[in-house]
Amino acid sequence: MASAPSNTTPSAGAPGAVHRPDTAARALVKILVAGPFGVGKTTLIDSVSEIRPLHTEEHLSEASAEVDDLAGVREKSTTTVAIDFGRISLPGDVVLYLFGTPGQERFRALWDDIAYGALGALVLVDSRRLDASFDVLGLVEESGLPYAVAFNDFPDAPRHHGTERLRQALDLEPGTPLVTCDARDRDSSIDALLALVDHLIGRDPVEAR
Ligand SMILES: Nc1nc2c(ncn2[C@@H]2O[C@H](COP(=O)(O)OP(=O)(O)OP(=O)(O)O)[C@@H](O)[C@H]2O)c(=O)[nH]1
Ligand SMILES: [Mg+2]
Repeated sequence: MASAPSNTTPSAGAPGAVHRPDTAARALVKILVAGPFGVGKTTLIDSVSEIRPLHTEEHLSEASAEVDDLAGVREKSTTTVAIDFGRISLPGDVVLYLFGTPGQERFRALWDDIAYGALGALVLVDSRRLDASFDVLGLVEESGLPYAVAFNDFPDAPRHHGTERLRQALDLEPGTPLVTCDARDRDSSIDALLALVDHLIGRDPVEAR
């Protein structure tokens, strides 16, 4: 008599076994790390990435001195001209592929290609230069990407700003996560990414693109 079909998955290598790569059970998520010039995007990807990150840094030129405002980041000598790339595995089998964007408007043409397929963006903001963030926030909103905002905590950032005042100043929706991080610190940067992931998970699927 024929036996009832078994639900047992054949072990790997056994006849009829289905190859199931390690990545199959994980959620692989593309995330943008965006923000204005010199806000700490490359630094954040460097501090969290579990693989050797990819960078496309070039030295700041004399020509760029007139347009790239180094106020607050005087020691900065290079800038990202294409992308940064890194990877971080989070609890719950979520793997984030981090794509850092260039900060300057002159690299706008790269945005659509870099953003293609992304599920969300972490927008870094420098509270000493809030106005520098408006172009990037506009771009992220235009692209329809859900996002979280992280203030990169520079030591000389004004302390009198309350989070709510910053939220108002940036004209953020009430549901947009707003956190503070230190891009040089791995745990702090991971917390900022987790705030974004929680936001993505908590979204109504109908709102999600
Ligand atoms: N004090 C302090 N300095 C930081 C922090 N994050 C970044 N920096 C410094 O600020 C400068 C800018 O950092 P980057 O990571 O190059 O900034 P970016 O956003 O990638 O810059 P672009 O790619 O040129 O737009 C670097 O000199 C960093 O060492 C921070 O949290 N605190
Ligand atoms: Mg950079």
